[in-house]
Amino acid sequence: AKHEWFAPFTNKTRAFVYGMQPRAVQGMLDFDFMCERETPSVAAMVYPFGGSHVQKFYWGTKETLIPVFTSLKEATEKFPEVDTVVNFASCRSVYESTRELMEYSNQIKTIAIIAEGVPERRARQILHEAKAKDVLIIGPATVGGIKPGCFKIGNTGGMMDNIVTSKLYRPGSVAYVSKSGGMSNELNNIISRTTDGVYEGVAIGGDRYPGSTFIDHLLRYENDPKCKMLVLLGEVGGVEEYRVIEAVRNGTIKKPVVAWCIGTCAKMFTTDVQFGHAGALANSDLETADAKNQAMRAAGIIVPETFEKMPSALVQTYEQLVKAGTIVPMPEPEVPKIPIDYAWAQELGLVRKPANFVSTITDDRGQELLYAGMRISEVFKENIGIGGVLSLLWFKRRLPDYACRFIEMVLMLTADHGPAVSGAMNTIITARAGKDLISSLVTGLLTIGERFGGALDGAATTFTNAYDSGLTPREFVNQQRKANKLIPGIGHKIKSRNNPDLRVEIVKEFAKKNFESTPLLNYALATEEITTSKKDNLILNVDGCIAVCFVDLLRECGAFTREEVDEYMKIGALNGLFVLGRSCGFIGHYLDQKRLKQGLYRHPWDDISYLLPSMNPETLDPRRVNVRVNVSA
Ligand code: Q5B
Repeated sequence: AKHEWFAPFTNKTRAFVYGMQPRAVQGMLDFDFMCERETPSVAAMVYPFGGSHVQKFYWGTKETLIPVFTSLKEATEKFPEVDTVVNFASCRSVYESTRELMEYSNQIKTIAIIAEGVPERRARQILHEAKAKDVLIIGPATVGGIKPGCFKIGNTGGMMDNIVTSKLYRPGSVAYVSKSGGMSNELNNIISRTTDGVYEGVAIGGDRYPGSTFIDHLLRYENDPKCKMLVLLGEVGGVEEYRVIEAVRNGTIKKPVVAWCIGTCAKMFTTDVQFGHAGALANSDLETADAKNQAMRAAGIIVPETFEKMPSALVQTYEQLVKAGTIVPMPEPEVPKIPIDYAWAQELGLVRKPANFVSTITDDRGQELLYAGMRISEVFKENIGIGGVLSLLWFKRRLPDYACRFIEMVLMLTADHGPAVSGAMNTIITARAGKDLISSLVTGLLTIGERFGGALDGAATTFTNAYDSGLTPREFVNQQRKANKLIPGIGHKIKSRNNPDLRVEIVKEFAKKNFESTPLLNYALATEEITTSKKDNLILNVDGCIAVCFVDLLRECGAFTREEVDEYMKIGALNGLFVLGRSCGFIGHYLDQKRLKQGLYRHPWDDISYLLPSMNPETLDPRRVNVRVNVSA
C-alpha cells in the first residue's frame, strides 16, 4: 500500500513475521481486530523449516488461517503488498536473514529486528546496508513499536488488557520514541492518562548501534501532520539526544517536544555504571543523563525537573495545544471488547465449563505425576512395587502389603502358559504374518474370553452368588447342570486331578497362609470335589482359583465395602489381572518369533477336515441324515 515516507505504518500495512512466533502473531491479530482493521496485519509467516503449511489463528472470536512459507521468495511472490517484516530470528542468524530480507528492498521497506545480543559489527553492517537500500530498520534488541488504530509490531504493548487501558486501539496526537519495551509501556500509560493518547511509539532498542535512532523517528513525527506533540525518553549513554537538540535548535523540529533522559542516579555511584541496555553507559560527561537533560532544556525542549514530573509537563503541553486549537480532542469511541483466550480466562477464573471427561486416578498436570494422589517419587521411595502401583491405579488406594504381593504373584504366574494356548497361538501367527508388536499382542489379547483366561469375573460372580445364597456345593453344581451352564473357573484342557496345575497350588497356599480367611476358596474347593468326581479334568482351574481368592482378599482385607467388591467383579477388574499378566507372555512370544525370523505360517491341509456340502451333502449334515433315516423308517 502506498504511504507517505513519514508514515510507514497505516491501517493497511501488511507484514511478514519471520520465525515461528504464533503468540506474537496472535497478539498482532488481536490488536488489528480491536482497531477494526479490515485485513489482518500479518499476511504470512516465514519459517525455513518444516515445509510450507498453514496455521490457525483467531480473528476476533472466529478463526482464520495464516500461511507459513519456507522461503522469502515464495512469500513475497504470494503477497506483493507486504512491505514490513518483524524479524524474530535469533542473534546468531539475524544478520543473514536481515540481509536476505534486504535483497527484496524493492518491496520490503521496514524491518523490525527483535533479537538481543546481535554483535555490534553485524549491527553496523545491517545499518550501513539498510541506509544504502533505503530500508527503515527498527532495532535490534527492541520490542518494536505501535501505531494505535493501525499496526503493532510483534509483542509491543504487552497483554491486550494493557493495550485497552492505555487506549492504544485508537490514535491520539502524541508520538514518542524510547529505547525499550519497558520504557514504551511506561510512556503508553503516562501519555494515555495525560493527553488524548499515543499517535505512534517506537522503541529503537537498547544497543549501541540501533538501525534507526531518535532523530529518524522524531523527524517522521515532525513531518506527519496528524502528530501534534513529540516525546523523547532517552537514557544515559550515547549522544543521539544531541542530534535532536540540534534539530530543535535549527528549527527542523518545531513541534513541542517533552523529553527526559533516565539514569540520572548514575552520579550517585563512584564508578561508571552499565545499566540494563548495552548502550546505557556514559563514556564521557556528555553522555550522562544529567548533561543531556540540561542540554535539552537549554535548547527549548520541555524537560521536567524529575521523571516523576513528566506527567505534569505532558498535561501542560497538551492543554496548551488544545487551547491553541492545534489538538481537537475527539469523542472517545466505545472501548473494544477483547476476546480472551479460553485458557487465560480460565486461569483468571472468568469462565467455567463442564468437563467432557472425568478422571479420578492420575494427574499429570502438576510438577509431579500423581498416582491416586501419591507422588511418583514417593512410589519409588516407598518401593511399593507393581502390586502397589496397581492397587493405586485400579483400586485408588494403598492395599496391605500381602495384598500387593498377591497381585504381583498373580501377574507372575499368569504371565505365560506356553505357546500352545489359544492366545499365544494367535500372537505367534500374527507375528509370523509380519505384523508389529501391538497388532500381534492385541490378537492374542482378543482371544481371552469366557473359555480361555477370561473366566475370572464369571467365576467370582458365580461362586460368590452361590455361596451367598446359601447353596451347598452339591446344590450349586446341580443347579448349574440343570441350567445347562458350565461353571466358570472349573475345568482345564490338560490339567487334572492326576496332573495338577501347580500354579493353582501356589495361589491356594499363599491365600491360606496370608489372608484373614478364605471362605470362597473353601467353597470352590468343595465344588471341585464334586466336579472332579465326574471327570478328572474338572478341577478348580487357574482362573477360578485366582478369582475366588481375590474375592476373599477384597472382602476380608478391610479396604473395601461389600458394594465396592461387587462392583469390581461386575466391571471386569478380575479379568484385568489375567490380561495384564498374559500380556507379558504374548510380548515374549512376539519377540521370540521375530528373533527366530519365523516366516509366514500356513496351516497344513492334512490337519483340516475338508467336508464340503457338494461332496456328499446327505452325510455331512447330521440333521439331513436324521431326516433320511426318519423318511426311510
Ligand atoms: N464340563 C476349560 O473343556 C474348558 C465344565 C463342565 C461343569 C465346567 C471347560 C470350560 C469353564 C471356563 C474356564 C478357563 C474349555 C480355563 C485357562 C487358562 C490357561 C489355559 C491353558 C492358561 C475345558 C467335558 C465334560 C462335559 C462338560 C463338562 C466341562 N467344563 N462341567 N463346569 N466348567 N470351563 N476357562 O476339556 O457330561 O461329558 O457333556 O469351558 O474356566 O483358560 O493352559 O490351556 O494359563 O493359558 O474341552 O490355563 O472346562 O471339556 O467341553 O469336552 O466337557 O465336562 O459339560 O460334560 P474340555 P468339554 P458331559 S483356564
